[in-house]
Amino acid sequence: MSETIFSKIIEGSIPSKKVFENERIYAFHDIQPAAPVHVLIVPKKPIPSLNEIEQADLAVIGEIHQVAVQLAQELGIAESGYRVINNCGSDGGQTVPHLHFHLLGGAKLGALTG
Ligand code: DGP
Repeated sequence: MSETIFSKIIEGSIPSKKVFENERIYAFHDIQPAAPVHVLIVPKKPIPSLNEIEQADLAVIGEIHQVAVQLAQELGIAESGYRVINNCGSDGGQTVPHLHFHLLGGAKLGALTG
């Protein structure tokens, strides 16, 4: 398995501001926030991108969205609204090749552009 910066954050060799962890998932504040609340929710399994998910990964991807809802409530953005985003591949804007979902909120977010 290739080692990415997120693997190092998950194992603790690179520090992060953790907001959630269980056996399958790790979530932490993004170092370059694009909104007042910007959290990354990451499966501990180092899946490179959405393109590589397998049948066995579907449960954790569902659980990640459940964690997103929980964190939105805890971080005070559930009522006002938020966005959950996955960037896949180069054209999708993915810069770290370890599957992750962005939870963004805390302000009126701009329209998605293509
Ligand atoms: P993406 O562009 O979808 O691959 O998102 C990668 C995000 O990861 C980007 O918003 C910045 C964030 N990031 C990169 N390196 C670090 C780091 O070392 N710590 C934290 N907390 N976030 C990081």
